Amino acid sequence: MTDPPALPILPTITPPSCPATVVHDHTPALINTGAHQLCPGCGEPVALRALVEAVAQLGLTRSSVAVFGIGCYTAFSNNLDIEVVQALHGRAPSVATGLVRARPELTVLTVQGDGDMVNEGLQEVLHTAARGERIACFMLDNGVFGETGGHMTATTPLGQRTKNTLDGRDAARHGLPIELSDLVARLDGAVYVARGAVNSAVNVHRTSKLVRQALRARQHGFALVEILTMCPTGWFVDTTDAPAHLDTTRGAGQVLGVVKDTTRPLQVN
Ligand SMILES: Cc1ncc(C[n+]2csc(CCOP(=O)(O)OP(=O)(O)O)c2C)c(N)n1
Ligand code: SF4
Ligand SMILES: [Mg+2]
Repeated sequence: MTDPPALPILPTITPPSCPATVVHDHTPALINTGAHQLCPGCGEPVALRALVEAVAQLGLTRSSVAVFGIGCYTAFSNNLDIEVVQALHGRAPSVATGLVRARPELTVLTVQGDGDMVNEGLQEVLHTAARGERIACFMLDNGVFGETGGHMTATTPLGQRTKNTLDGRDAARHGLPIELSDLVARLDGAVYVARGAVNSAVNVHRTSKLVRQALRARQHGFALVEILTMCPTGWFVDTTDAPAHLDTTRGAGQVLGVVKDTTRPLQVN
């Protein structure tokens, strides 16, 4: 058997055949710096990237105001090149209501975690949806209070190990999870509800579409996109295992895609 031909060794003075790219070349225009202090493997920066890219693609940069809740993702509120208002825990939908009623020409959106929206602010989001306020809410749902140490939230799936459910969430002891998207979809004021995830390239692509649809739908009423994100630190799993872990826990019982959309005419086959 003959040896394969040796690859030619190029002298380092030879210019590369294609131009080099650096991380900054791939940073969306509305993120001032790609550097952040969130854990490696965290899904929140991926979800936020999808959100700001959608804002830019729809030409909403100048009209957008993002009301941030409090969680790990809040670190990004200093990093974005759009207007940001910081709300108290769980209160973002109410702050957003005030903004959009005072300035209806604005594109008002909220960025919240699951602890922020479903534990601390459940009544805020439900009443805001029921009133049909013309805002779009984006929930980064990792099933834990990430920033304060990875404790159980209302969305933690059964069996999930967290800081205060070390043997896994147990229905009898800790209650059943609240599926917020399904709950909000039952309210007439909600015109668009969807559930996405950022644990694979395909899911990120689909989630970007859901985010764009929500930003358009909010012109007709309340819109919500729940985005399932990875929290390897809070879940006690290796960074590289987190995307698959999401599939077997949150993703297993959740259907991804549009949950409700009253802004489009019914398709009759
Ligand atoms: C009224 C109030 N209660 C508690 C806190 C403490 N706190 C800050 S961040 C946080 C966890 C937020 O969890 P989540 O909304 O799921 O966001 P994540 O960190 O997981 O992205 C908590 C409980 C607070 N800032 N204000
Ligand atoms: S604790 Fe979880 S949500 Fe917070 S930065 Fe780390 S991985 Fe992300
Ligand atoms: Mg969380």
